[in-house]
Parts: sequence; structure tokens; C-alpha cells
Amino acid sequence: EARGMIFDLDGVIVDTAKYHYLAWKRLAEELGFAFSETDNERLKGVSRMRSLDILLKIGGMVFDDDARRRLAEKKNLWYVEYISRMDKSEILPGAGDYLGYLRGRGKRIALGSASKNAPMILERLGIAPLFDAVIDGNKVANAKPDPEVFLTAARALALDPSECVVFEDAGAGVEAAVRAGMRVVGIGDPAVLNSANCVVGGLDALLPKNLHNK
Ligand code: B16
Ligand code: MG
Repeated sequence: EARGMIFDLDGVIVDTAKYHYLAWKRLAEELGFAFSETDNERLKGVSRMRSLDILLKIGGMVFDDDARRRLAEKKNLWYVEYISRMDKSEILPGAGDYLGYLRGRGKRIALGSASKNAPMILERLGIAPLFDAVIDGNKVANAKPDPEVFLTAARALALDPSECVVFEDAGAGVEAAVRAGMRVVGIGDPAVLNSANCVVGGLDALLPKNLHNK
């Protein structure tokens, strides 16, 4: 049985994608092109600089490294403004209960997120104390689908990768977990997350009371 549970943040515990979308869209509009919600799907689970590169490609624009860094900083200031107004009502259904349930069963719990803003988001949601380790975009050099974030999380929990289960909503994240040698529970669409060991619609589906009803 698994001893460690590693959670992605955006799309698993909270829907921060909508705030990333608002901030990227604002940047695209300032640069003079449109950015749709469908375009935004491509940025899920992808690092900030990689996301900017995808966005600029959509707009057909090219900038040097310095300008790209400034654009990413600008987007992040807007994003931080949005997420600083979040509260615990934005925790996705069942996520808080499931974390509490796992803690009660003595599981070790880590966050494995690409976001450099992850610690602030956990604070805003009031769930920071539920995590034994928080591995985020500040702590890894290689973004998903590289397995680094999940391997670092397993090490922080003092567990072997084979003892850990990852919860992920993005294709790149599922791939990272598989490459780390971990089992993966996909959150979302089974057609997109076909490398996951199983797929559920959300963490609420994993609560004992909902499993027993089936
Ligand atoms: P930041 P996750 C990811 O979070 C988001 O899905 C992705 O859209 C974002 O670009 C990335 O974090 C970096 O976020 O700009 O806050 O460092 O799904 O890995 O929890
Ligand atoms: Mg995600």
C-alpha cells in the first residue's frame, strides 16, 4: 500500500487556471492579439516561461530574453493580484476532506507543483499545515514532464518513488509521474490522461463515503 501521496496544485486542489487565463489574456491584449480559453488549455501544468513562449507563438511575436523576462514578470504581478483575493471557498470539491482523510490514515503528503506561487496559494486556502513537504517551481530546475519535481517530493517525504502515488490533471504531469516510477491517479478526462493508472473526475470521488455508494 502507498505511504506517500503527492498532489499537483492547479486543477487538482484549486482551479487557478482561470486566473492564469485572465492574466495571460490581459498580456496578449496589451501586445495586440487575442488569446482564447482553448489556447489556455495548452498552458496547464506548463512552467511560466514555457507558457509565455507558447503564448508569443500564438501571437506570432518574437522577443529577446530580457523582454521575455519582463513580460513574464508583468503577467505574474497581475496573476498574484488575482490569487491574493482567493479564500478557502475555492478549494475544489472533496480536496480538503480527502487530504484530512489521508492524514488520519497516517499517509505522508507532499505538493508537487510547477507554480512558484504555490506556498502563497496554500496559505490563502488555509491548507498549508496539511502538507509534510511543498515542492514547487522554486525548488526544481527541470519542469514537468521531467520527473524532478516528484522525485524531489519523494525524497522530502523520505520514501522510495515506488511507495508514492501522484494526483495530476495535466498530460505533462502524468508523464512526469510515470517517469518518476510512481503510480498516477489522473484527475479529469480519461481520453487526455491515458497514461494514468486510473482517472477520476475529482478528489471527491475518492472519499470513502462516495466509494461505498458505488
Ligand atoms: P507560476 P501546477 C502550474 O501549476 C499551472 O498549471 C500552469 O498553468 C502554470 O504556468 C505553472 O503552474 C507555473 O505557475 O507562474 O505561478 O509559477 O498544475 O503544476 O500546480
Ligand atoms: Mg495541474
